[in-house]
Amino acid sequence: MLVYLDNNATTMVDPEVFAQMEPFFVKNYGNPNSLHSFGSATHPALRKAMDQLYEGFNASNEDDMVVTSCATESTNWVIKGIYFDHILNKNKNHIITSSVEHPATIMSCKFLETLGVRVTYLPVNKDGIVELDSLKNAIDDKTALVSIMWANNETGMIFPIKELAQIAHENGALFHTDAVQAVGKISVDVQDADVDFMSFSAHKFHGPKGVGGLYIKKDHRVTSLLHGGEHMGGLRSGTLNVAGIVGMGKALEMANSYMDFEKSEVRRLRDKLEDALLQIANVFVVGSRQNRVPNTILASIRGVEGEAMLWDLNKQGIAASTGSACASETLESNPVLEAIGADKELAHTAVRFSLSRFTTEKEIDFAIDITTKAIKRLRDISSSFSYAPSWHKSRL
Ligand code: C6P
Repeated sequence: MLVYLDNNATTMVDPEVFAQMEPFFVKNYGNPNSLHSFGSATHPALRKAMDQLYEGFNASNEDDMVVTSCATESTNWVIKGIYFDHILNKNKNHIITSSVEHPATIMSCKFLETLGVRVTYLPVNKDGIVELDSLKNAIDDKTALVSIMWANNETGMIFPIKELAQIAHENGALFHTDAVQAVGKISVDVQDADVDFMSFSAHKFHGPKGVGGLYIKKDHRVTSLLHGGEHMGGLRSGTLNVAGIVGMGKALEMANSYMDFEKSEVRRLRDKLEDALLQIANVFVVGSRQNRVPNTILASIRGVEGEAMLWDLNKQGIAASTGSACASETLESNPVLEAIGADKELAHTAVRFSLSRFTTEKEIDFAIDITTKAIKRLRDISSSFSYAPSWHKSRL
């Protein structure tokens, strides 16, 4: 049996999404900007997909929704765009983000630091969440942008985006959120949260890879980084990825229609796996369930190296991860666990399980059985296993 429990890294394209995309590879392959019928044949599906994006995020018609190649591009664009629009030659020179953001945010901020921008990386509490007071204390009249993720990719913890955006606005700063791990798991309503910019990636909600988007609130602008044929109203040049856009629109519509299922059934299966893990001595899960997206578990398994665990699970047909997929080759300790206050040793014991609406009860039962045995086996052969340092004790 092969069980895929790494849906925060990427998801399977929903067959219904794929069916909508297929005609745009071999039949309706025209360039939407061409004046002939091959070009215009793509227009109805593109229009529908854009409507699905506006509706899916409850955006207003006056807002901009720009299709990009992925959330990494969208986030780079906002952060570097802010540099051109609000920092260079202006009075503001400060950006605030959190210490547990995806590298797309952290590395973009680090790049701006080399250009002289002041960046504050807010700490998180033991649940892995940025506290409102910490933003209130860090923000000042030089802050151009606050960029904080909607849900964390490793812990699944949900950040208080609406309140954080309000603090940013009260202090004259713009607010961007990386909503990659929130979309399809919890309601993402840009008007209700009142965000100025939002990044997302289709492959995290059963859409295709290689397509994502940036929401831009009306009357806001972000300097274009891709100049060329003036596509997307001049905001992002490059021939449109028709199949990708069609797939992303359909995937978002479907993700929203599965939201109740996500909250009940996906959560039930996640909780079943989590309960089984917590039955094992010295296994801990980061963050409260109520404040976590329904599909994610970041477990720390004392005495078992995360990589050893993954290797063992993979050999037996279970795909999980030690944390974010793009950091999994580094063999470094999990930075989110470190930010939460886990000691170095514990930060090396992280395993992330992330489910999807395609995960079945049979798969979870299999995962429980295999994981339980793997923990016992790996602990038996580990000479370094000793019990409960203070960080763990505090959550017993
Ligand atoms: N996180 C994970 O295993 P792209 O690669 O651009 O589609 O998405 C980047 C990205 C941005 N923000 C968050 C919160 C993310 O989780 C991701 C992708 C994967 O956690 C791969 S590193």
